[in-house]
Amino acid sequence: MKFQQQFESRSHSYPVPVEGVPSFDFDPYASEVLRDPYQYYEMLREAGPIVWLERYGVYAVARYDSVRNVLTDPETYCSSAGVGLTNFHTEEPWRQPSIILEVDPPEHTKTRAVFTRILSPRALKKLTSTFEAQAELMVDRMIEKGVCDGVKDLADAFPIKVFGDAVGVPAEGREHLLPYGDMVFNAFGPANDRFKECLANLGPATEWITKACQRENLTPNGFGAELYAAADAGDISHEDAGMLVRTTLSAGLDTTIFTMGNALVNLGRNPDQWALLRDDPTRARATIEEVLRFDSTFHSFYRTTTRETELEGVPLKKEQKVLVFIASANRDPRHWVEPDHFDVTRKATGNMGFGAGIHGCAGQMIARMEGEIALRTLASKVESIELLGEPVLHFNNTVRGYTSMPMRVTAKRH
Ligand code: OVM
Repeated sequence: MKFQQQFESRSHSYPVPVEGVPSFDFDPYASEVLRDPYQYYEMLREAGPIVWLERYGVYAVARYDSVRNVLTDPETYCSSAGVGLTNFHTEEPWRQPSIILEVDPPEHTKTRAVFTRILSPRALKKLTSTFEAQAELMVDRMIEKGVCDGVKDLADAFPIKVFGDAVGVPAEGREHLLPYGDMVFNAFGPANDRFKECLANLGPATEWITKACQRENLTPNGFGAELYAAADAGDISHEDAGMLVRTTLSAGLDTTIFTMGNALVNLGRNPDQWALLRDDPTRARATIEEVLRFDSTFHSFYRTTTRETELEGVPLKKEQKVLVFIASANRDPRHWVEPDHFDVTRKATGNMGFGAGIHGCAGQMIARMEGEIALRTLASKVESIELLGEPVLHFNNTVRGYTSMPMRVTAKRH
């Protein structure tokens, strides 16, 4: 595997950190860190506004303000060298780069505009009633079962059904969506064992995704078809349309699924917060926002310097990878009151769970909508949720969530 060899052979050329910059042997991708990263984030945040991670030869920022500063300066901190550890200028990416995520203006501006139009509030509004109907079916089924799995019966099932339908991919084979996303998000980290194992077990997922992105395999009215219609209109090329369908399938499933699972876990662990939501299901929107802040699905990614610059007083060379810990920024006590307190009544807006700046999640409105509808429906119909045993955490280099969550639900009495 050419990519992995390149990764392994580049080890000794790391630049040395600047004197006075806190330097750590810390591995953000170690399983013990991924299990509960927040104590480690605190260590990084308190060490200074910028730190050096020896193992990967990267600078890292973990405070709210420094994360925002990097993300909102795309001219200095670019995405076209990849938003993972791999530098696309010098190393081969595992797949063809995304034409919206892994590009800079002006290329980015064009593809982003197409997404913005297709995912407009008006377009999303049309989907509301079908999303609601699906959520009701799934929550009713959970209540019927009594003992169910919050991930399999809702967090997983709901986005796979409604977002899969919204894009317009075949119902057959959607089980490939999650393994493919797992690969995409592992690939933003190092080529560690987790990455290698994921790649080795990927099986037919990539092929299924590639086929699903072709025009003839998409339903006539979904986002996929609209992307091809944008190509017909001359806004993008037909090849670009297929690539943007791939983006929806890469970025749109694991993320929303894990966020919904994180919502259920935190509500299960905090019965007082569940009670607030259950007694007022209109809190669903604020609850999702607080979940995005308190237990961000997306933990970290990178930018790459386009020139020599200075960050938090530290001189950076050109082509320097900078790791951005967004889940840490969302727990920074410099920005948040009692950040380690899960509080569905707080104003969690301004959290960077969807990133920030020109690359801030293009799908964030539909993601919020899915989360809100699922939680609102659950809160309207369910009296109590009780976690039965420990939820099963999924380990991935970039995103954090659960694959199974046995729970008991009881119906509200009407
Ligand atoms: C893409 C892509 C993949 C993963 C995540 C993402 C967070 C985008 O293929 O464009 O955004």
